[in-house]
Amino acid sequence: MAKEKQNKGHYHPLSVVGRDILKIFSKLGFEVATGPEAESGYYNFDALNMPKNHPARNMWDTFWLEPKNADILLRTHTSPVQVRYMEKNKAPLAIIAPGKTFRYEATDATHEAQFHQLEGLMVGENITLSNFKAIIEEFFEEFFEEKKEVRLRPSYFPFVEPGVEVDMRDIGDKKWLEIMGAGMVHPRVLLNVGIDPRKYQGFAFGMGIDRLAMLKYGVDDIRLFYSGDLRLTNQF
Ligand code: 2NL
Repeated sequence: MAKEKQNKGHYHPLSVVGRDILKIFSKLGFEVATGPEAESGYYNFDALNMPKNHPARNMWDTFWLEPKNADILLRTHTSPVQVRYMEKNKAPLAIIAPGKTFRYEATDATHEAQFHQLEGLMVGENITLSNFKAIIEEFFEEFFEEKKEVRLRPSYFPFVEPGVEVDMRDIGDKKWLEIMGAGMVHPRVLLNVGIDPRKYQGFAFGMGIDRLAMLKYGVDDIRLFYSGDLRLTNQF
């Protein structure tokens, strides 16, 4: 009787990308921080300079877990993990916060109600956006296994000032690709966690892990990552 070929298991592409990201940032001196997926309005919004009734709060379509608005929600970003970390640890600090995030929105090829975010934060004396640019250029070069050109464009997020949008492109390419948001941590956010903004400054950034995986492996529909389709997974 012919021997059957054994099928081998495969890592999910999001696991592969997650592992690569952690490896690169730990080489750069960042610790990994984690926290709850069900959060309070305080950690997801107020601590990040978005008080109740602030229009910016509506930039994040939120799953509220209690019908009567009991202030429990599914985190819309992993920033609350970084807020909790800053409450408990003194500056200087450098962390990344990877994990599941949730937005109440319609699903299409580039949007899922549940996705993964990578946020990062470095706080110390004399930290600037130049430090951020150097770190992120190093990250892209390692992650995509080739050097990328990076440019920062002015943008707005309530928890940073100034805020920037980060674009990247292949060397010699014409077209820029928007890849993440970032900025200098807003002094009010530092005050909220008991860090003196006159002594310490820091940069923070946030990007989609699913988006990174789509770019690296040429996957054109985010929903494939959550389909359980082995024809995808078996390629990794
Ligand atoms: C985006 C934008 C961003 C941050 C995330 C952050 C966290 C703390 C303080 C200040 Cl604790 N900022 N995170 C800052 C700027 C942009 O993400 O478009 N993400 C996909």
